[in-house]
Amino acid sequence: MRKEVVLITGAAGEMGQALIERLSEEGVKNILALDVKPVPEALRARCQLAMLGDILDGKLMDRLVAEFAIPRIFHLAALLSTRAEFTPEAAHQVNVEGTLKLLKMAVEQSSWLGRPVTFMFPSSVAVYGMPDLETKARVGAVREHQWTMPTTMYGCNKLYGEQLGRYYARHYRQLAANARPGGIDFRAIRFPGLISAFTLPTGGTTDYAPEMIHAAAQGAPYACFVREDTRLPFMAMPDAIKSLVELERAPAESLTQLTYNVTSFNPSAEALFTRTKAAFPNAAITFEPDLKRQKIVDSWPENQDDSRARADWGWSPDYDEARAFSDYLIPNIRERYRSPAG
Ligand code: AKB
Repeated sequence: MRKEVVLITGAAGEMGQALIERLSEEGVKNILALDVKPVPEALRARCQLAMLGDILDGKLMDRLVAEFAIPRIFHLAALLSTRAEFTPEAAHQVNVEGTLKLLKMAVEQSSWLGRPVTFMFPSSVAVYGMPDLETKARVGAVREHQWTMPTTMYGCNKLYGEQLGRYYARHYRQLAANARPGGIDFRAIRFPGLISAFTLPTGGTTDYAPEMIHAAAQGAPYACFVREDTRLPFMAMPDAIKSLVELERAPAESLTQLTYNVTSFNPSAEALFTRTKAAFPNAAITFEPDLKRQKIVDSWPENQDDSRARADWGWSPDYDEARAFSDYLIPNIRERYRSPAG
């Protein structure tokens, strides 16, 4: 008999770690964590199995089908936007080819299981592309179907990943004699920048927010790579995990689309600085915009309209900007870097 597991790809990443914690707290014991990097030991203990492996490895995919029944997939593995600009083809491999392999594996799983496999796909604010700052300011919050003209490889990859998911969920092999679409219950969330108190992202372009706060707490100088007036949507990590879990559980009949925006607050970089400085008055933060990374964040909207998520599956973040800082980020980050001597 194949063992039934919940598969998390990219399990050693920021979101993967937080998701393992959340699912295991809810009593999920059969997590199969997969990543090219090792999952931290404390979290490994919360998984049934933590595998070191690459989603691009066909043999590994075959092994997953042969050994495990996988009715739930959280496909979190990705190369983020800044990193992807340095190695666009490698990003395409991981972000697109990797997603395709997982979708194919999900189809096989679903035909073994005789029921749809839930496929959760984190997408991103990076799928949007605003032509200029004037338009960005005028438009404000974008709806899911608007301004999807990304300028980054990562944004293109995520947008296409959403389309692949739609194809596999609704139109897969539509000309086959025994065509049976519906093997995959694909659900995508477009996340804003995420800020965790416990981990730091690598290779993203929204990284200035978490980097600034974590550096300040460690007493390290930080040169913020965007202008003070840069405004982007953000979310505290617990809300990101909450949205993933809630969308996965939402009854299919309440969903009117496959991809949903979620967001919670959209501070300027200067507002992030002010809140960080209030908590860590000695913080040595300067603004030294990197014009190329600035251009990327300038192409992302200043907010996402998440009214569909609110209406369809009751989405509502727990942390607005003030609460994210006062109740989640500052106390936990302070504790994390507290010296043993106090
Ligand atoms: C990144 O900066 O690449 C990510 C994202 C916007 O998805 N945080």
